[in-house]
Amino acid sequence: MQNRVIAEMLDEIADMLSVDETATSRFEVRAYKNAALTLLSLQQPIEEVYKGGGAKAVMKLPGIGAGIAGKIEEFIKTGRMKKYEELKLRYPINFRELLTLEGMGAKKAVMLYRKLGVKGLADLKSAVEAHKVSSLEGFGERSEEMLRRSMQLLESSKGRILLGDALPEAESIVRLLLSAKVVDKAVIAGSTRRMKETVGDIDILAISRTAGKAMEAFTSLGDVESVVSRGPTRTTVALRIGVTCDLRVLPPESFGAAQQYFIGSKQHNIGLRKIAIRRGYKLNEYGLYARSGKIIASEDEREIYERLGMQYVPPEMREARGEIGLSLLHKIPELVELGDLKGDLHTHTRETDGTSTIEEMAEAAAGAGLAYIAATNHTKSLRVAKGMNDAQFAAFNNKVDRLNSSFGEKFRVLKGAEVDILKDGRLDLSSTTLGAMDCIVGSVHTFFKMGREEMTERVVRAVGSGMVDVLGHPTGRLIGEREPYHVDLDAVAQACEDNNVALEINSWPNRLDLNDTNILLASKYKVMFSIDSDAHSTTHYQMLRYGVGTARRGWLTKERVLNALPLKALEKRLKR
Ligand code: DGT
Ligand code: CA
Ligand code: CA
Ligand code: ZN
Repeated sequence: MQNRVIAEMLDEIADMLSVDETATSRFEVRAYKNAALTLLSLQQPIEEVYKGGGAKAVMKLPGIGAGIAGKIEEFIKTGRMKKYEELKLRYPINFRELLTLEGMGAKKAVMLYRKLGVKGLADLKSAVEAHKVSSLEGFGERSEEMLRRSMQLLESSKGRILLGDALPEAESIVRLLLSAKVVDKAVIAGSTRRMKETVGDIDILAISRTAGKAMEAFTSLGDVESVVSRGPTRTTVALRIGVTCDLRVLPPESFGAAQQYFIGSKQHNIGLRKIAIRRGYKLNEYGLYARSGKIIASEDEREIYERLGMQYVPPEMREARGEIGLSLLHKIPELVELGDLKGDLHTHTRETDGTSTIEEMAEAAAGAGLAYIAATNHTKSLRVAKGMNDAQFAAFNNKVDRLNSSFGEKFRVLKGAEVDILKDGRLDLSSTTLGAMDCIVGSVHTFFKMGREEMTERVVRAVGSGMVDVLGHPTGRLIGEREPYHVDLDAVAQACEDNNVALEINSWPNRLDLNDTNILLASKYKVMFSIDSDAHSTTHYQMLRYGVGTARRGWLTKERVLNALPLKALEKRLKR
């Protein structure tokens, strides 16, 4: 699957074009950024789209015009992209590395290159250590310190990739093995199966009567960079996306025990093994055995739990956070599922920084099985995202009204905004505008570095305004890139309870905010959660499954999920 490789090239072209910005290049920059976004969230391999219908089919994807479709075609056909290579000659800089740092943009990266010869992280590290950055124009002591901390954060997350990259890759490998008919069965295990936000390596388990052929097919997959080790039952490869992947071929009779073992987590397994021992059994990756050596269960994973006197535990809960006790009591909650979601309360359109029209967003949502979305564009103080003012919202809302009357009962677009929570906790729209809306997401997008007390006050004030329905990405973290801002989540959750405000679980794979542990913490309060796509493109509803996975890791049932409510019930709740 070349989606990510191409997306990153397009994104980098946009960055390079943005260095010497003119009116035309600004348009171009946006076009390349949009195309990259679309590719990143596309689950079908772009090569397949191309094979199916050529450049024309590629152009049908949202946000991809003829010019960029041509570039994608060029890359698929030749493995090269001339425009990229030309720009790269001018800027021999590792933007991908540098731009993940907080506060770093393309212009700054080019300045560092021109003044200090910084081409990538290693160079920047030495420059920061030698204190050369702080004296540059536009940088200063504070930004040098920020870069230092940001580089540390990046280093600590090295070697793990986002679930949003791991899961589609693992699914694609499973599909290819099955369609090559070298395995009878193949499933994803490990942290990917548990929907953990980052994945250290991908684990795949298979049953095959021709293990040699399965290993052969596995090592010759296009996504494999190199073979780490090859054996008859276990082979490890390094994937181009930057992690290794283990394929284990297992005997059919112990497939259940193997799944139980290799889905993990290790801590959960240790807990299970203790229970087995207490009952006089032995548990390993081949089966559950009596002391006599007689096999008790092995083929079916559920049977292992049952024979231990436990209730089946969904993979997302297997983190040794109390689920073993619940399982022994047969009190595992019925976790929310993707199919429970009836709508999406956080979406964007091309009026601000989205790629698609509201009509297209609504149609795609309906196609994804949703019955409503809230159109929540950015507000005016967020200039980088073309935030809208009160008048622009009024005009947009008229459009939404017309659209809704054309939909009738079939679908509903809720009028809304992702209103900026300003520095002092006020909201970035007039109360008249806010009052005319159906659903408001309130989000912090600026001044992340505030002290804990001040930030808590800011958020609590916004939550208490009576105008906010959902608190968007409540901690602001970007995995591996930006630490959560300092906020007292207990105080925020309490305020949400008092004011009937839902906490968002933002489904972007680099956000997943709230995360699993914060969901567990916040669920002690009587609050609802809203699992949102924060879609900026019609393909982004596909990300909801990551939000659902995270909600399940936080033990949520559908009763706690605001957008699992049918439209009528939701509207009743949202009435301000
Ligand atoms: P990762 O790869 O770091 O994202 O996390 P996992 O959970 O995928 O860990 P991994 O790939 O090392 O191992 C896959 C599963 O195999 C793990 O979740 C549980 C099981 N496992 C691995 N090593 C051990 C072990 O020493 N003891 C037990 N009980 N289970 C283990
Ligand atoms: Ca793993
Ligand atoms: Ca592994
Ligand atoms: Zn936002």
